[in-house]
Amino acid sequence: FIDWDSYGTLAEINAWLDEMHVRFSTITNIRTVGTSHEGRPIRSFSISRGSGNRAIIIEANIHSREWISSATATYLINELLTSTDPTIQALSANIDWHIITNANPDGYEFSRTNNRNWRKTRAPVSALCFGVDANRNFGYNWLVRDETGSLGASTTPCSDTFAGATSMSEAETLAIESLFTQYGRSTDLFISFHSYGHYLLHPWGHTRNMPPNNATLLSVGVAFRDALRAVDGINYAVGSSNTVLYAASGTTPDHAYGAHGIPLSYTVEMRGNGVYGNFGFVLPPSLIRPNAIEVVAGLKAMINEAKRLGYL
Ligand code: 0X9
Ligand code: ZN
Repeated sequence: FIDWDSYGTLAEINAWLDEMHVRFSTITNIRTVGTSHEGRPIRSFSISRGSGNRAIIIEANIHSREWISSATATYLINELLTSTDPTIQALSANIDWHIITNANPDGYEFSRTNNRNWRKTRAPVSALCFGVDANRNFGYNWLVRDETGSLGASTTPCSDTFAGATSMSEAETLAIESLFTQYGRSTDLFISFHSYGHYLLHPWGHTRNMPPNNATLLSVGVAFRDALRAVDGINYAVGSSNTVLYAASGTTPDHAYGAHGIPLSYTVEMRGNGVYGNFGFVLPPSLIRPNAIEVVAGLKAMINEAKRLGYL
Protein backbone atom coordinates (compact mmCIF):
# COMPACT_ATOMS: atom_id res chain seq x y z
CA PHE A 1 0.00 0.00 0.00
CA ILE A 2 1.42 3.36 -1.08
CA ASP A 3 -0.32 6.71 -0.55
CA TRP A 4 2.28 9.37 -1.55
CA ASP A 5 1.79 10.94 1.88
CA SER A 6 4.80 9.04 3.18
CA TYR A 7 7.88 7.36 1.71
CA GLY A 8 7.42 3.60 1.31
CA THR A 9 9.90 0.95 2.38
CA LEU A 10 11.38 -1.16 -0.40
CA ALA A 11 9.07 -4.01 0.66
CA GLU A 12 6.04 -1.70 0.46
CA ILE A 13 7.04 -0.42 -2.98
CA ASN A 14 7.60 -3.96 -4.27
CA ALA A 15 4.29 -5.17 -2.82
CA TRP A 16 2.52 -2.23 -4.47
CA LEU A 17 4.14 -3.00 -7.84
CA ASP A 18 3.00 -6.63 -7.48
CA GLU A 19 -0.52 -5.42 -6.66
CA MET A 20 -0.62 -3.12 -9.70
CA HIS A 21 0.59 -5.96 -11.89
CA VAL A 22 -2.27 -8.17 -10.61
CA ARG A 23 -4.78 -5.35 -11.18
CA PHE A 24 -3.52 -4.59 -14.69
CA SER A 25 -2.16 -8.00 -15.60
CA THR A 26 -2.77 -7.84 -19.34
CA ILE A 27 -0.90 -4.57 -19.93
CA THR A 28 1.84 -4.69 -17.27
CA ASN A 29 4.88 -6.81 -16.57
CA ILE A 30 7.53 -6.99 -13.88
CA ARG A 31 11.00 -8.08 -14.96
CA THR A 32 13.90 -8.70 -12.61
CA VAL A 33 16.71 -7.17 -14.67
CA GLY A 34 19.44 -7.91 -12.14
CA THR A 35 20.32 -8.57 -8.52
CA SER A 36 21.96 -6.03 -6.23
CA HIS A 37 25.21 -6.70 -4.38
CA GLU A 38 23.28 -7.78 -1.27
CA GLY A 39 20.95 -9.98 -3.30
CA ARG A 40 17.88 -7.80 -3.77
CA PRO A 41 16.03 -7.94 -7.11
CA ILE A 42 16.29 -4.89 -9.37
CA ARG A 43 12.89 -4.69 -10.99
CA SER A 44 11.57 -3.03 -14.10
CA PHE A 45 7.82 -2.38 -14.18
CA SER A 46 6.56 -2.16 -17.74
CA ILE A 47 3.35 -0.88 -19.24
CA SER A 48 2.42 -1.82 -22.80
CA ARG A 49 -1.03 -1.50 -24.28
CA GLY A 50 -0.09 -2.62 -27.79
CA SER A 51 2.68 -3.96 -29.99
CA GLY A 52 5.23 -2.19 -32.14
CA ASN A 53 5.35 0.87 -29.88
CA ARG A 54 8.39 3.04 -29.21
CA ALA A 55 9.46 3.09 -25.57
CA ILE A 56 10.39 5.32 -22.64
CA ILE A 57 12.82 4.10 -19.96
CA ILE A 58 12.81 5.67 -16.48
CA GLU A 59 15.51 4.99 -13.88
CA ALA A 60 14.82 6.21 -10.33
CA ASN A 61 16.66 6.30 -7.00
CA ILE A 62 20.09 5.18 -8.30
CA HIS A 63 21.24 7.57 -5.55
CA SER A 64 19.69 6.06 -2.46
CA ARG A 65 19.12 9.19 -0.37
CA GLU A 66 17.03 10.80 -3.14
CA TRP A 67 13.78 9.25 -1.93
CA ILE A 68 11.55 11.64 -3.86
CA SER A 69 12.75 9.99 -7.08
CA SER A 70 11.19 6.57 -6.39
CA ALA A 71 8.07 8.14 -4.85
CA THR A 72 7.60 10.12 -8.08
CA ALA A 73 8.20 6.98 -10.17
CA THR A 74 5.42 5.08 -8.37
CA TYR A 75 3.15 8.14 -8.66
CA LEU A 76 3.83 8.16 -12.41
CA ILE A 77 2.98 4.45 -12.71
CA ASN A 78 -0.26 5.04 -10.82
CA GLU A 79 -1.17 7.95 -13.11
CA LEU A 80 -0.41 5.99 -16.27
CA LEU A 81 -2.62 3.11 -15.13
CA THR A 82 -5.50 4.81 -13.30
CA SER A 83 -5.86 8.43 -14.46
CA THR A 84 -9.22 9.42 -15.94
CA ASP A 85 -7.59 12.40 -17.68
CA PRO A 86 -7.48 11.59 -21.42
CA THR A 87 -4.25 13.58 -21.87
CA ILE A 88 -2.57 11.30 -19.30
CA GLN A 89 -4.19 8.17 -20.74
CA ALA A 90 -2.71 9.15 -24.12
CA LEU A 91 0.82 8.84 -22.67
CA SER A 92 0.63 5.07 -22.62
CA ALA A 93 -1.86 4.47 -25.43
CA ASN A 94 0.88 4.02 -28.05
CA ILE A 95 4.04 4.19 -25.95
CA ASP A 96 5.65 1.42 -23.90
CA TRP A 97 7.12 2.27 -20.50
CA HIS A 98 9.91 0.53 -18.58
CA ILE A 99 10.27 2.00 -15.11
CA ILE A 100 12.93 1.00 -12.58
CA THR A 101 11.57 2.58 -9.39
CA ASN A 102 14.55 1.51 -7.24
CA ALA A 103 17.78 1.17 -9.17
CA ASN A 104 19.82 0.90 -5.94
CA PRO A 105 17.75 -1.16 -3.49
CA ASP A 106 20.62 -1.92 -1.06
CA GLY A 107 21.41 1.77 -0.74
CA TYR A 108 17.73 2.65 -0.30
CA GLU A 109 17.34 0.24 2.61
CA PHE A 110 20.61 1.44 4.13
CA SER A 111 19.46 5.07 3.87
CA ARG A 112 16.23 4.15 5.66
CA THR A 113 17.76 2.10 8.46
CA ASN A 114 21.36 3.25 9.01
CA ASN A 115 22.39 6.45 7.30
CA ARG A 116 19.80 8.81 5.80
CA ASN A 117 22.50 10.50 3.73
CA TRP A 118 23.76 7.36 1.94
CA ARG A 119 24.21 7.88 -1.83
CA LYS A 120 26.15 4.94 -3.30
CA THR A 121 25.67 1.17 -3.65
CA ARG A 122 26.71 -1.08 -0.76
CA ALA A 123 29.47 -3.28 -2.20
CA PRO A 124 32.71 -3.24 -0.16
CA VAL A 125 35.30 -1.26 -2.14
CA SER A 126 38.24 -1.01 0.26
CA ALA A 127 39.23 -2.16 3.73
CA LEU A 128 37.34 0.81 5.14
CA CYS A 129 34.64 1.81 2.69
CA PHE A 130 31.53 0.71 0.90
CA GLY A 131 29.83 1.71 -2.28
CA VAL A 132 30.30 2.79 -5.87
CA ASP A 133 28.46 5.78 -7.30
CA ALA A 134 26.48 3.86 -9.93
CA ASN A 135 25.94 7.19 -11.72
CA ARG A 136 29.70 7.29 -12.38
CA ASN A 137 30.16 3.60 -13.27
CA PHE A 138 28.68 3.42 -16.78
CA GLY A 139 31.00 2.63 -19.67
CA TYR A 140 30.55 5.44 -22.17
CA ASN A 141 33.58 7.71 -21.71
CA TRP A 142 34.03 6.38 -18.18
CA LEU A 143 36.44 8.42 -16.06
CA VAL A 144 37.43 10.92 -18.74
CA ARG A 145 38.37 14.53 -18.11
CA ASP A 146 36.45 17.36 -19.71
CA GLU A 147 38.00 20.42 -21.40
CA THR A 148 38.63 22.10 -18.06
CA GLY A 149 40.45 19.02 -16.74
CA SER A 150 37.57 17.97 -14.52
CA LEU A 151 37.05 14.23 -14.08
CA GLY A 152 33.61 14.64 -12.58
CA ALA A 153 34.13 11.38 -10.69
CA SER A 154 36.56 9.97 -8.15
CA THR A 155 39.11 7.15 -8.11
CA THR A 156 39.10 7.16 -4.29
CA PRO A 157 36.95 4.29 -2.96
CA CYS A 158 35.74 6.26 0.06
CA SER A 159 34.53 9.19 -2.07
CA ASP A 160 30.81 9.71 -2.64
CA THR A 161 31.48 9.88 -6.39
CA PHE A 162 33.73 6.79 -6.61
CA ALA A 163 33.49 5.58 -10.21
CA GLY A 164 34.32 1.94 -9.39
CA ALA A 165 37.56 -0.01 -9.95
CA THR A 166 36.55 -0.60 -13.58
CA SER A 167 33.65 0.59 -15.72
CA MET A 168 30.41 -1.42 -15.48
CA SER A 169 31.78 -3.19 -12.41
CA GLU A 170 28.63 -3.05 -10.30
CA ALA A 171 25.63 -5.38 -10.25
CA GLU A 172 23.32 -2.37 -10.22
CA THR A 173 24.97 -0.85 -13.31
CA LEU A 174 24.76 -4.17 -15.15
CA ALA A 175 21.06 -4.51 -14.29
CA ILE A 176 20.26 -1.20 -16.01
CA GLU A 177 22.56 -2.15 -18.87
CA SER A 178 20.58 -5.34 -19.44
CA LEU A 179 17.39 -3.26 -19.79
CA PHE A 180 19.18 -1.04 -22.32
CA THR A 181 20.45 -4.09 -24.21
CA GLN A 182 16.93 -5.47 -24.42
CA TYR A 183 14.97 -2.27 -25.12
CA GLY A 184 17.46 0.46 -26.02
CA ARG A 185 16.91 0.16 -29.76
CA SER A 186 13.16 0.72 -29.42
CA THR A 187 13.56 3.53 -26.89
CA ASP A 188 13.37 7.24 -27.81
CA LEU A 189 13.38 8.76 -24.33
CA PHE A 190 15.41 7.93 -21.22
CA ILE A 191 15.07 9.85 -17.96
CA SER A 192 16.98 9.39 -14.73
CA PHE A 193 15.10 10.69 -11.65
CA HIS A 194 17.26 12.44 -9.04
CA SER A 195 17.09 15.20 -6.46
CA TYR A 196 17.62 18.00 -5.91
CA GLY A 197 17.80 21.49 -7.38
CA HIS A 198 15.21 21.84 -10.20
CA TYR A 199 17.30 20.94 -13.23
CA LEU A 200 16.44 19.19 -16.48
CA LEU A 201 19.78 18.11 -17.93
CA HIS A 202 20.69 16.53 -21.26
CA PRO A 203 24.08 15.12 -22.41
CA TRP A 204 26.85 15.55 -22.09
CA GLY A 205 28.18 15.23 -18.59
CA HIS A 206 31.70 14.16 -19.56
CA THR A 207 32.43 17.04 -21.94
CA ARG A 208 31.46 20.68 -22.28
CA ASN A 209 30.76 20.12 -25.99
CA MET A 210 27.14 19.98 -27.11
CA PRO A 211 25.71 16.69 -28.45
CA PRO A 212 24.72 16.41 -32.15
CA ASN A 213 20.95 16.84 -31.60
CA ASN A 214 21.36 19.63 -29.06
CA ALA A 215 18.52 21.73 -30.52
CA THR A 216 16.04 18.86 -30.19
CA LEU A 217 17.17 18.01 -26.67
CA LEU A 218 16.76 21.64 -25.71
CA SER A 219 13.29 22.13 -27.20
CA VAL A 220 11.99 18.94 -25.54
CA GLY A 221 13.58 20.13 -22.29
CA VAL A 222 12.06 23.60 -22.56
CA ALA A 223 8.61 22.02 -23.04
CA PHE A 224 9.12 20.19 -19.72
CA ARG A 225 10.25 23.37 -17.96
CA ASP A 226 7.43 25.57 -19.26
CA ALA A 227 4.64 23.08 -18.48
CA LEU A 228 6.01 22.38 -15.01
CA ARG A 229 6.34 26.09 -14.24
CA ALA A 230 2.74 26.65 -15.35
CA VAL A 231 1.55 24.27 -12.60
CA ASP A 232 2.94 26.10 -9.59
CA GLY A 233 5.74 28.45 -10.63
CA ILE A 234 8.68 26.16 -9.86
CA ASN A 235 11.42 27.15 -12.27
CA TYR A 236 13.74 24.48 -13.72
CA ALA A 237 17.05 25.26 -15.42
CA VAL A 238 17.46 23.42 -18.75
CA GLY A 239 20.67 22.59 -20.61
CA SER A 240 23.62 20.24 -20.79
CA SER A 241 24.63 18.47 -17.56
CA ASN A 242 28.21 19.62 -17.69
CA THR A 243 27.58 23.28 -18.50
CA VAL A 244 24.45 23.87 -16.40
CA LEU A 245 25.46 21.79 -13.34
CA TYR A 246 28.95 20.26 -13.30
CA ALA A 247 31.19 17.71 -15.01
CA ALA A 248 30.37 14.04 -14.45
CA SER A 249 31.58 11.00 -16.39
CA GLY A 250 30.04 7.52 -16.39
CA THR A 251 26.46 8.70 -15.81
CA THR A 252 23.46 6.71 -17.01
CA PRO A 253 22.15 9.43 -19.39
CA ASP A 254 25.53 9.85 -21.13
CA HIS A 255 25.68 6.06 -21.54
CA ALA A 256 22.06 5.74 -22.73
CA TYR A 257 22.72 8.43 -25.35
CA GLY A 258 26.29 7.57 -26.33
CA ALA A 259 26.42 3.78 -26.08
CA HIS A 260 22.79 2.89 -26.87
CA GLY A 261 21.82 5.72 -29.18
CA ILE A 262 18.73 6.73 -27.21
CA PRO A 263 18.20 10.16 -28.81
CA LEU A 264 16.42 11.91 -25.93
CA SER A 265 18.24 11.38 -22.65
CA TYR A 266 17.89 13.41 -19.44
CA THR A 267 18.53 13.78 -15.74
CA VAL A 268 15.73 15.39 -13.73
CA GLU A 269 16.77 16.97 -10.43
CA MET A 270 13.53 17.34 -8.49
CA ARG A 271 12.54 19.31 -5.39
CA GLY A 272 14.73 19.89 -2.35
CA ASN A 273 15.42 23.60 -2.11
CA GLY A 274 13.42 26.68 -2.94
CA VAL A 275 10.57 28.91 -1.86
CA TYR A 276 8.93 25.93 -0.12
CA GLY A 277 11.97 25.41 2.14
CA ASN A 278 15.53 24.14 2.14
CA PHE A 279 15.36 20.43 2.83
CA GLY A 280 18.06 19.00 0.58
CA PHE A 281 17.56 15.26 0.12
CA VAL A 282 15.22 15.04 3.12
CA LEU A 283 12.12 16.35 1.37
CA PRO A 284 9.07 16.26 3.69
CA PRO A 285 6.46 13.66 2.72
CA SER A 286 3.89 16.46 2.36
CA LEU A 287 5.81 17.60 -0.72
CA ILE A 288 5.76 14.23 -2.52
CA ARG A 289 2.45 15.02 -4.22
CA PRO A 290 3.23 18.63 -5.27
CA ASN A 291 6.55 17.43 -6.72
CA ALA A 292 4.99 14.46 -8.51
CA ILE A 293 2.12 16.52 -9.93
CA GLU A 294 4.45 19.12 -11.44
CA VAL A 295 6.89 16.49 -12.78
CA VAL A 296 4.09 14.51 -14.45
CA ALA A 297 2.84 17.73 -16.08
CA GLY A 298 6.39 18.35 -17.30
CA LEU A 299 6.72 14.81 -18.66
CA LYS A 300 3.43 15.08 -20.51
CA ALA A 301 4.56 18.24 -22.29
CA MET A 302 7.97 16.74 -22.98
CA ILE A 303 6.44 13.64 -24.58
CA ASN A 304 4.08 15.76 -26.69
CA GLU A 305 6.98 17.89 -27.90
CA ALA A 306 8.99 14.74 -28.67
CA LYS A 307 6.03 13.42 -30.70
CA ARG A 308 5.75 16.73 -32.57
CA LEU A 309 9.41 16.33 -33.55
CA GLY A 310 8.82 12.82 -34.88
CA TYR A 311 9.80 10.71 -31.87
CA LEU A 312 7.76 8.19 -29.85
O1 0X9 B 1 26.02 14.17 -9.42
C1 0X9 B 1 25.07 13.54 -9.92
O2 0X9 B 1 25.15 12.36 -10.21
C2 0X9 B 1 23.76 14.26 -10.18
N1 0X9 B 1 23.42 15.14 -9.11
S1 0X9 B 1 22.95 14.49 -7.66
O3 0X9 B 1 22.85 15.57 -6.70
N2 0X9 B 1 21.49 13.86 -7.81
O4 0X9 B 1 23.88 13.47 -7.30
C3 0X9 B 1 23.90 15.11 -11.43
C4 0X9 B 1 24.12 14.33 -12.66
C5 0X9 B 1 23.99 15.21 -13.86
N3 0X9 B 1 25.11 15.08 -14.70
C6 0X9 B 1 26.13 16.00 -14.71
N4 0X9 B 1 26.12 17.03 -13.94
N5 0X9 B 1 27.10 15.79 -15.55
ZN1 ZN C 1 21.36 11.85 -7.70
